[in-house]
Amino acid sequence: MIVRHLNERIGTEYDVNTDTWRSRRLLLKDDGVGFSLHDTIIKAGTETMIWYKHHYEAVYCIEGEGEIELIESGEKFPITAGMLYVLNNHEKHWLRGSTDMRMVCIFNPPCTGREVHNSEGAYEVSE
Ligand code: 9YT
Repeated sequence: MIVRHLNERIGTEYDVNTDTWRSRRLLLKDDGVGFSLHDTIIKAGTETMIWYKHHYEAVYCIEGEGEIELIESGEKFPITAGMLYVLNNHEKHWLRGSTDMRMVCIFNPPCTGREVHNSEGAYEVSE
């Protein structure tokens, strides 16, 4: 069994900070369970273009408010605590935080470590 606490990850190599989000990676590919799990803060007042072409992502909001806008259809969905969205069709989207939003993010295939978005908003495929 794997047992971890967020406090053990904060400020370490597993804590990836960008201009618009900060991702604390709790579980990664090396852990060998087929997905990764991140405790992520989307920063208040930011918007991020994201397109996970190589991954599925499930995102469960546990704090804060914002919205997701699907770029192809133009649909917008409000995000509040308790809302789940799953990018099961690799949807390209804008993610906006009105407040800081705390999200539990699960990736399949798993992230390997310190991925940040490339110019297309994607993570490169994990080896
Ligand atoms: C919700 C979302 O996609 N945020 C961007 C960061 C990413 N999910 C991560 O690596 O935690």
